[in-house]
Amino acid sequence: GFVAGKSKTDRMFELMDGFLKNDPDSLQKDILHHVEYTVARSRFSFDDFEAYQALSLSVRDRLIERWHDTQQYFKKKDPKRLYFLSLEFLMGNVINLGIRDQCAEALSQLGFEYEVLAEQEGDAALGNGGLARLSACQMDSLATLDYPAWGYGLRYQYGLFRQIILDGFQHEQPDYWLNFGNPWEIERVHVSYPVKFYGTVKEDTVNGKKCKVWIPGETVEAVAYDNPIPGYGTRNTINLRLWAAKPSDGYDIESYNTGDYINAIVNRQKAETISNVLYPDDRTYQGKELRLKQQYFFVSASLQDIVRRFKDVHGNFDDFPDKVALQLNDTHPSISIAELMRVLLDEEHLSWKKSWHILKQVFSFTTHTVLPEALEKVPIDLFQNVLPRHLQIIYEINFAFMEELKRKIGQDYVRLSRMSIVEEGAVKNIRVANLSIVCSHTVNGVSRAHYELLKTRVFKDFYELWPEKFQYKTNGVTQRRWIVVSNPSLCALISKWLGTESWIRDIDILTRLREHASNSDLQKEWMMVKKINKQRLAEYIETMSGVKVSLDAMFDVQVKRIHEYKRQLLNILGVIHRYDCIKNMEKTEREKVVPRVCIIGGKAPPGYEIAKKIIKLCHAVAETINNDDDVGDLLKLVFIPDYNVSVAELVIPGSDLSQHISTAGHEASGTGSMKFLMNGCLLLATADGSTNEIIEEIGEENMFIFGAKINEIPALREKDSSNNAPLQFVRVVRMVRDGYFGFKDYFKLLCDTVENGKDFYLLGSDFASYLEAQFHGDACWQNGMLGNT
Ligand code: GPW
Repeated sequence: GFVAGKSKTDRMFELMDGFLKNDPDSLQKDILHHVEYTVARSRFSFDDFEAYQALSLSVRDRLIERWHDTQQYFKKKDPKRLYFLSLEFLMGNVINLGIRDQCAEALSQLGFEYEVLAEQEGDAALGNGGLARLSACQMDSLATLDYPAWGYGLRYQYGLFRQIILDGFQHEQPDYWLNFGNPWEIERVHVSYPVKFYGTVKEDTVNGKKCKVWIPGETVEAVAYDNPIPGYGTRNTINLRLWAAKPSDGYDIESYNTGDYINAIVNRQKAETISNVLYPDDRTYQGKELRLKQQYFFVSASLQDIVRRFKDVHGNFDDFPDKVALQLNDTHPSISIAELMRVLLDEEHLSWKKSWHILKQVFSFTTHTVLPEALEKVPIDLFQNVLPRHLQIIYEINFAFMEELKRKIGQDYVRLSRMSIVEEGAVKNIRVANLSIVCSHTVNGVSRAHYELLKTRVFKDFYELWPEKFQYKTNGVTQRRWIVVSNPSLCALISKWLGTESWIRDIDILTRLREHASNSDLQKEWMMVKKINKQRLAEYIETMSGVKVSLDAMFDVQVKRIHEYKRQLLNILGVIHRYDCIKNMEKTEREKVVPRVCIIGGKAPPGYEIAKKIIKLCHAVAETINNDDDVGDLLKLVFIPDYNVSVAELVIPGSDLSQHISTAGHEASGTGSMKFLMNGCLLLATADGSTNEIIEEIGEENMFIFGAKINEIPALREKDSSNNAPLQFVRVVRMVRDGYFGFKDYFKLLCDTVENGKDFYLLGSDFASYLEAQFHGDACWQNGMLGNT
């Protein structure tokens, strides 16, 4: 005991009786404490970065309290837990604690500015694009809605590359984001599990029963790093547990000389490479060993953690499906299916029948694409080498599935081979999507249009077999990041006019703004907010690209990953057309032109040649237009480099019009559009993905919808594409081809993608309709219907 007559618990309570206080005074004390003792700088002299560290650590202390309470509460309650497995998360800074103002006041008395310190923090870019940001929005909502949820993922040392533009070309720079430490994470040196790779499978007998034993060729340790995620307006604080690879100890090194010894240590250290770097090519799968090892590494560690938590409370596995839900974010974590089966069979020694019965109740699978190149296929040789036991299990699952299927559909071998988990051919592959569908109780799409395509095209065979498995949940985004944090002025306006902040938890309450929509005071205030945000964006543009833009111009924005199907090229060709029109006008006619600032931003996958050429074209065209005195403020084109979550927070609130112009039938959902909409920005869009739901919600008359519809695409592709393209299209492509913007040779391949009978993404056939929608946008702007004052 610490003090005579008192229990240890009493003493603990005495020392820590209550929560940390959130008033500015208490916060100040904590900040200074962390400056002095954690950051180890003198409290009499510390800079912005050190103040940022101390502030973060003080906030982290408060997060930890909530986290402990949440865990304690759920441990007692033992509810069914929702585990969200994802290889990618794009979180952004911590929000929702509701102590921003107190922190700001505490800091200002110490001589620091909250906003300046906030800029000290870089993005944790542990993801590529929409899929990763959706994961983050989902975590925020799960926390806010009091779910007992956990996120699991990988703690990459290098996040998504930083995009540098030199002479208009994209260059990639490593994003070693942990260089200056990460004050938000909690390293759990004791929460660690061994993860096995390679080796062989042996037959064995345990308790008189035959079983398989996997003798691994390599073992790597997975160490947990916890990232607490607070909900808004609740103490529920959930956890994002990210795994880092470390060499595992407990293995002797056999060495006969110093060289052996040194080499053995160096080799051991290579274990860490597993969690080193995020793959930057979203939507294309390249059967690489490191990628498979990353997937298995995070899945194996997560399942060991989940099974341990379950076994803490439960004596057998009967209740497992009532206590555990495993949500697969695309096929990236799907190897967890074979892994759970292996754990139940080989480690828990359950029968195949029992294991399978449990297995098929716990997984649900979200798919995020319709693009065939994004569907993962792992070459069998690779699988056999890295995960020999899992391959056996998958073969066995597939055998049972094929037998069941034969009973249902007979000897239709063409169909059987299409649906098989194992793809036969020159190179045999595991079709990870097929494995996921066969073993999940639910397969869900991310918009209604996506769901329809899953049923009729992508997974048609499976839909016909198991229609009840298929459903969809149209994607959403959290207003807590995309209004409250990124647009504080709009947040205040909304709360004022609604007379409540309840919309921050319940987004449907926003519809009550309709009652005030025609109120001219509200309209004026709304315009003021937009002006402030445009001002901020204009300053950013000037710093980043040196281009001065007019606040009276319409800010027209397309920001997202660069892909041919997203058609940034269509946008640029439209800008060239606009430029060409202005050049060919009489001076008096120019007065009627609606001034525009066209803004494009996004990263190209490093190996995607055409996407990189699109970025260069944007810069080449910008160079010509922005320096043409005939044009002046009537048209500017700017590329915003290194688009990421924090850049999005700045760009989106300052936009008047935004473009979501994928070829119909290619964007599974799209989520950017929703972020723009909730910031009062209109959409110029094709009827693709979730845009269809938006049309239903707000009406086509409030949007600029153009282009071919999903069901028209196949016929258009059949036609000779050059017949579909209007003269204006031929003309602008010719300008690029002929070197009007320089780099003639370099742009040849790019021009070829939309001409010479190709144009797979149908830019030519949508061009006239695109220009019309743009023209309609100008007309609305002129009538004051689109935000100008
Ligand atoms: F190919 N998405 C993404 F389906 O950002 F896996 N990265 C990806 O690798 C894939 C999809 C994958 C996006 C979709 O393109 C977008 O339409 C959707 O809104 C988003 O995922 C979230 O569902």
